[in-house]
Amino acid sequence: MGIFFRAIFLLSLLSNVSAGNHGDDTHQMRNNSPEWEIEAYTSAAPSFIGDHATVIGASGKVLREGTNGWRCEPFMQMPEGGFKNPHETAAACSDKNAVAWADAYKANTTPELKADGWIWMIHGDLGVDNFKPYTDGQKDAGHKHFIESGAHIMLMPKDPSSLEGQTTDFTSGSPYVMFKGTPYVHLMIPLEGYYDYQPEAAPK
Ligand SMILES: [Cu+2]
Repeated sequence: MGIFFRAIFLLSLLSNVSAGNHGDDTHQMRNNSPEWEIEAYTSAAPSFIGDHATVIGASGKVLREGTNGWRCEPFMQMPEGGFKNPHETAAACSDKNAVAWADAYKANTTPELKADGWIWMIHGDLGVDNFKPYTDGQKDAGHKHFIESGAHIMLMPKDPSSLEGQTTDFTSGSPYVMFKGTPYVHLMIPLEGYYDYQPEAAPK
């Protein structure tokens, strides 16, 4: 191919790419319907939990009342143009004890739990510095202990000191402590696929 034809070929590739993106945008808006939101957030837990959970939408409104005491919602704000996929929402399903943690984290207040709580996050999240709350999605901000999680479940302790002695190393594959020394300290329990978004952090 001559250089001219190569340029034309590249241009047509580029225009195909942008046409493809445009298609995705339209798809994306349809994606963020209440039905899409309910499916995206409730599937952060196994279906036998998610199917019966209360669902809160990105708007903060209740999209569906549940019956089992669990609550599913996004932990990320909806970006301009909407969520592209469930992973971007950092969807979380909290049990009746952990909702106090979720409320406190969203409001930047200190969680007060009646008993240990559980939060499912099968879609993972956009990553945080393991020692710094509110660093969500700051992959390129130079954080030293950044981990973008795949599927996991979290134990939110009523008594933060109960996690003393657990590792903070997220590269071992074992459960590890996140946000140590802050009101939001909790235990991360990696599930299959946990390292899909950050394979270089996986146990060697
Ligand atoms: Cu966590």
